[in-house]
Amino acid sequence: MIYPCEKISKLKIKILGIGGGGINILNSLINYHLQLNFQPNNICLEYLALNTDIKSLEYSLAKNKIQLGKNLTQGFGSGGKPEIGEQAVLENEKEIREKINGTDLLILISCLGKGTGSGATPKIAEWAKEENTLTLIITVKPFNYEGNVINMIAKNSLEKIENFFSSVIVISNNQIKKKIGNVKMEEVFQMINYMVAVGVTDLIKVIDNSHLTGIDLANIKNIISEKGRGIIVYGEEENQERICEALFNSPLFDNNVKYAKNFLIWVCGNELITLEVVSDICEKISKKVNNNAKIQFTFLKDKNMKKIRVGFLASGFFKEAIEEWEKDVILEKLQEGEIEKELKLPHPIEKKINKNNLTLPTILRMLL
Ligand SMILES: Nc1nc2c(ncn2[C@@H]2O[C@H](COP(=O)(O)OP(=O)(O)OP(=O)(O)O)[C@@H](O)[C@H]2O)c(=O)[nH]1
Ligand SMILES: [Mg+2]
Repeated sequence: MIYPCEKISKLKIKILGIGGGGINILNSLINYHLQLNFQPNNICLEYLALNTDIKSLEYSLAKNKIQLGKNLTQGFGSGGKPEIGEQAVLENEKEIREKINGTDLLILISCLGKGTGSGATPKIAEWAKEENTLTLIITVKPFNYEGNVINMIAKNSLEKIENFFSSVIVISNNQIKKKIGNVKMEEVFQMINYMVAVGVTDLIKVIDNSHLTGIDLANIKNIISEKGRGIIVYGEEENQERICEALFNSPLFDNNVKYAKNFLIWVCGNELITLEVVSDICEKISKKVNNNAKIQFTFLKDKNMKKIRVGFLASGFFKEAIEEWEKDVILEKLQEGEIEKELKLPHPIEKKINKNNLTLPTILRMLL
């Protein structure tokens, strides 16, 4: 689905879903846009699916598709090998660079941990950097239960991407799993992918209505150029008084927001929303974030909305937040009794954790 760029001034935003999970999220996004009948006024939106696996491409709702590494993988996936994903995408370099070129905002979405997403995304990020294209990268980290190999592939890939774009949005399947409880297996990905779709769409709406929201690509650039990781979060509620509870209880919310440097916050709702509600929301969010954080706030009017939705894009997470996330993985393993086995291996987490750090639980410092 491409909206014609009849106005020269329309911004070109391209959203690329890379690998199986990336394409699933892109499908959720396209479905959500169809359901909303989403037709931006000032943006020409293009969706593009990229995968080595031809079956996954067949199921993609995007009109534009690129089969990666046709010669190398013959239409099969990369077999969980990021080196194959990386070699495969090299076959399509010219085509992909042409797609990137002339794009005002490129959004890359991929799930890390296996071959295509983990191998191809760092390369595409490298080309986007070389083409000087403003790029928002959204990655999904695997569940802890998928094991060390998959988690290490994801970690390595994320580190490679961060060589080109320091501010990558990271969504953790594992963190969401902890908060959504025991839902049916087939619904888990749908739920997570839908959440990403809503967050990204709100962000596009904010940009599309820059004349009303006051937030344009220059503001977005400030946020996504901030050094350090980022998150995208939203909460939805009918009762305006409980909206912040919904936001803070969202599976995407992370208490580490206190470590982020830059925020774009949007309140999305109908014309009945009052100044008091909005200022209350801002105050409550401000209490959760660092005093020195830069906060941009905007209101997005949508007359069709019955609920109120508050979302934000936060970037520039200080390294303390990343240590907290890694500590979380270690603690979970500790509870599972896996840690001793783990610590005997030369593991990058081991190197990063400082045993003199008094904020670490004693038992963990003793083990280190
Ligand atoms: N949130 C979410 N995570 C997914 C989805 N599909 C897969 N994942 C996660 O992403 C990781 C990578 O899986 P895929 O994206 O299917 O792998 P790929 O990039 O296609 O790689 P190959 O199949 O090996 O070529 C998995 O280990 C899962 O944790 C999805 O639809 N949504
Ligand atoms: Mg695949």
